[in-house]
Amino acid sequence: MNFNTLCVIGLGYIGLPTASTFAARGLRVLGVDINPRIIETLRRGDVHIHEPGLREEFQSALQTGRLTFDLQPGEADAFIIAVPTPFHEGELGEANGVQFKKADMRAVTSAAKSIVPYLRKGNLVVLESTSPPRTTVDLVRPILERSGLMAGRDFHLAYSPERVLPGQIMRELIENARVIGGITPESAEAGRALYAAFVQGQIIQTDATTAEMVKLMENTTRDVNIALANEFSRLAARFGVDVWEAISIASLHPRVKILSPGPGVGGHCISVDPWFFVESAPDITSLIYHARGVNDEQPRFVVELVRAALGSLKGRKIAALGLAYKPDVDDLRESPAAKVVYLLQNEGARVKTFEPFKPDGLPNMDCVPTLEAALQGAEAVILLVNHTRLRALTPETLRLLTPAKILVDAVNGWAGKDWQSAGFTFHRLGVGK
Ligand code: SAJ
Repeated sequence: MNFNTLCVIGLGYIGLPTASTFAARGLRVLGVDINPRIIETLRRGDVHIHEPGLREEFQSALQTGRLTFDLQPGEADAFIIAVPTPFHEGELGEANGVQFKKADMRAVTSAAKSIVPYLRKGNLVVLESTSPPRTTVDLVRPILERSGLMAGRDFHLAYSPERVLPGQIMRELIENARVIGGITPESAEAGRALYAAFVQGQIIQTDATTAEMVKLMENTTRDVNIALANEFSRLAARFGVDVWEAISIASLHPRVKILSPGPGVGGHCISVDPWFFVESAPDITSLIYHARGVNDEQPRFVVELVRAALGSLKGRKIAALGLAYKPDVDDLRESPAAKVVYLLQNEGARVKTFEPFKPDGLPNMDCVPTLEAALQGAEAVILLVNHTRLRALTPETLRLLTPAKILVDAVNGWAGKDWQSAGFTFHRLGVGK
């Protein structure tokens, strides 16, 4: 099977790296997005997201003339759908006494609809967006069949989840194992033929629903394990133990690997995807449901730590360092650091926030463009994201920039001893007195 032309629908964190990588490997790629500003930016030769190595790959693909952009799809040998599947804002489901967040599948639905007029015999359509189990067969297939063509007979249809780690996308896209779930074995084989253009990792062929479950199982495993680490941090604080020391010792056991506690779980993946299981089967997902709750509550434990460190929150001046959902990315979606800042503000604290990767920050908070501006006049400094640049701060530097003597480290970024011997009062999440 030979694919010469490709249409990638959705040019975000996954779609743009994927479109660029395919074009750089010789395919003629049309990148599609409904946002005219994104199309305009890309046509100008610029990129709208920060991801190491993306700009270079994008620009070299652009120079070949094989990568173009439009607001509408066009005819192609293959189509990839890489649009977001967030949860429905403000719309909860309920079953068996459990309230759950529901996946917003509108972008997938309209991307599938937009392909229909261009679908031809022999085409391949791949859904990459993280989706509830059975989306490919129950949602996407019937939409595409409105073309009059039958999936599995006239065209191929597959689900292939993206599994790349933000910050490492360009490398992991190529090196990671890739799962291709076809609605028929022939569809899976067609998917393999397409991705073989750049994937160097193992390509595993299976059915579409298995591939959907694999993706959700990976992220749910991580979410549940982080919830466990967060619960351990609460226990350690209560029993006068340093959770970080306890974790490092427990992890010496050959079959134990404990993840890191922190202010909670953010991003558009791990804090969202487990809900797709809960939504699809609320009667049999109590562990997954409760783990989500543990992680969602975690910002409150950081706030309590800050309250204990300062004695009170009302009117207190706090410098909050970091807003991204994890270290060294510019992505603020579902960020637990942001939740900490909002909670502190609700308690009456006067918080100045500095996010080195996104100085504009978020609405309804006082985001300042420099570290200096955040630290000036502060009474306490809290470290909310373990960005390399923030972790590298030393007592000597901080002393020059702030009168604050109280430090709260929610991410185990700073060496407490150094700060204490420099005269700071140091508090770390998960450390009991
Ligand atoms: N976190 C902790 N403790 C840890 C590890 C992470 O609190 O020990 C927090 C992070 O700070 C962050 C959140 O969890 O707020 C998620 O970060 P992450 O690095 O675990 O994952 P993501 O969301 O950036 O990317 C995940 C990856 N999935 C897995 O590792 C199983 C990635 O491979 C997926 O492609 C991505 O989700 C996705 O798009 O689904």
